[in-house]
Amino acid sequence: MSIILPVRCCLLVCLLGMYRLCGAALPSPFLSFSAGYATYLIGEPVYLQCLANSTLTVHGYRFFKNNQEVQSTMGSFGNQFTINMVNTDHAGSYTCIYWVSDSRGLQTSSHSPPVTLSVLDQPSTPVLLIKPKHLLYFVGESVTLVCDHPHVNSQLVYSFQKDGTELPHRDLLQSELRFSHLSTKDSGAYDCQYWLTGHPRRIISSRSVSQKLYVTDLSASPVLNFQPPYSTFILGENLTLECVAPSPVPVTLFRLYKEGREMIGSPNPHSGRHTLYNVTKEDQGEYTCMYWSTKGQREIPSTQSTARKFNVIAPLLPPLLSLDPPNGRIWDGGNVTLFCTILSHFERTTFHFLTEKEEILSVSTNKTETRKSITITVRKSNATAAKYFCQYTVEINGRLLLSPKSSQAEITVITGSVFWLIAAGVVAGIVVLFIMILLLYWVLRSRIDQTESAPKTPEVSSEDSGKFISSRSQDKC
Ligand SMILES: *[C@@H]1O[C@H](CO)[C@@H](O)[C@H](O)[C@H]1NC(C)=O
Ligand SMILES: *[C@@H]1O[C@H](CO)[C@@H](O)[C@H](O)[C@H]1NC(C)=O
Ligand SMILES: *[C@@H]1O[C@H](CO)[C@@H](O)[C@H](O)[C@H]1NC(C)=O
Ligand SMILES: CC(=O)N[C@H]1CO[C@H](CO)[C@@H](O)[C@@H]1O
Repeated sequence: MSIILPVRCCLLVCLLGMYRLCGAALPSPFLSFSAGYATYLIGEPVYLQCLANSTLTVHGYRFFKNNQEVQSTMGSFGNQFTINMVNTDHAGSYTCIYWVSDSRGLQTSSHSPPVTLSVLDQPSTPVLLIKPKHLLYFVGESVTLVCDHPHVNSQLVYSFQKDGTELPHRDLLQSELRFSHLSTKDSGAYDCQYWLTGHPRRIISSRSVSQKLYVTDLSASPVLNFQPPYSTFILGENLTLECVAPSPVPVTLFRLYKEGREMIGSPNPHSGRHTLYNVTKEDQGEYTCMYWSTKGQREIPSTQSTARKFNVIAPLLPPLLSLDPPNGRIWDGGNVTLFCTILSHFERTTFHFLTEKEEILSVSTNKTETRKSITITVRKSNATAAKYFCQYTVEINGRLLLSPKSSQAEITVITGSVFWLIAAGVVAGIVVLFIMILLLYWVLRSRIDQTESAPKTPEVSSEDSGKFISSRSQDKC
């Protein structure tokens, strides 16, 4: 038909006597899209250009859509056909012709080869979903970002951006971005977009509204303190455990653990303090603590404090103090040795020798010595009697412990005056004894003399009648 029609037209024109028109038919023009592609999104402007390959002066162009003449929305400006805002109704096959007017009259070209205008829906803006949705995420949690949009009947490619930078190394065909182990570095503002493939031009969606992902570390670990700050306690002492959170954190709860188990009757939840009264060996062990704080409406536990240990020891026994000489009685200027003996072995011991008023001497040992002695020279100028003690300090796991005092030892100085008094007493005693022995001797001697001389010298006895009588009675016996 398309061949027969111009032939008929020609015949008709020839019949009308305008034979010259048929003699030289005008070359057909070329129709093209100014943008270089034929697929447009609804709302975009479209420019078509009709190019006449003619040396003749072109007087006008006409445009056809699906063989129906159409008017440019901007009116016909030369060879340009414009659609201001394209919609799906504009899709179709376009051609154009031109016409010239010369001495031979009006001449019209044949139609250009057709071009096809495709109109696509604008890809809808995607929505970035974070699953699961929280205000805050913790290190190690997993989260999935989903680029969500209504179904598009085309092959799609996805792009995710973090803080305006394309995320590399991911499968472009996936509409999901998964973090299986979040780290604080993953914090940021994310958005996504997609584009349609299989078209000569890149058809890209708008960027989604960005979503913030905030990843936080678990709270910094607290510090567990002992009050007083020792690691060795004496049976019966009191010990306060104190859990201290890093300062600016608002803590909602503290918990204390002994050997990994929560302590019963645990601390005041707001202060983190717990006192162990009258500690015993059973209280020994490894203690830790934790706290909880609120961040972004989630209660987060802290990591555990480092473990603290303490041990409980029996109180130190008093040392034994002995003297040489053992009774502690010495002459003025004499020497006395004090022996201080402890009943247990300790790494480092300091012995202290003291009077009631002051310390005389302290001696440190680095070996496990259990006995120390000092010799002191006692003078009259010192008090005549003094009480001495000894005690010791030992260092156990960094704690200095002072033992109770030994029982007292008394040193008595035997002064000179006492000596002379005793000496005088002794001399007087000896003199009295001598006199008594002398007296006794004299009495006995005189008796012996009487009995031997009586028969020989009766005249002597007559002098004393009493003596004579006694001697006579003796004779009778
Ligand atoms: C331990 O605490 C109790 C109660 O506060 C107190 O009565 C006791 O004296 C304390 N013991 C020691 C060794 O400080
Ligand atoms: C401390 O414990 C010991 C034995 O464990 C007990 O004899 C003593 O009465 C206790 N003291 C106090 C104050 O509870
Ligand atoms: C007492 O000891 C000192 C030195 O320790 C010594 O010189 C002195 O002779 C001693 N005195 C007596 C009476 O033993
Ligand atoms: C045991 C004692 O205290 N001895 C002292 C007595 O006084 C002299 C000095 O007067 C001191 O040197 C002793 O240590």
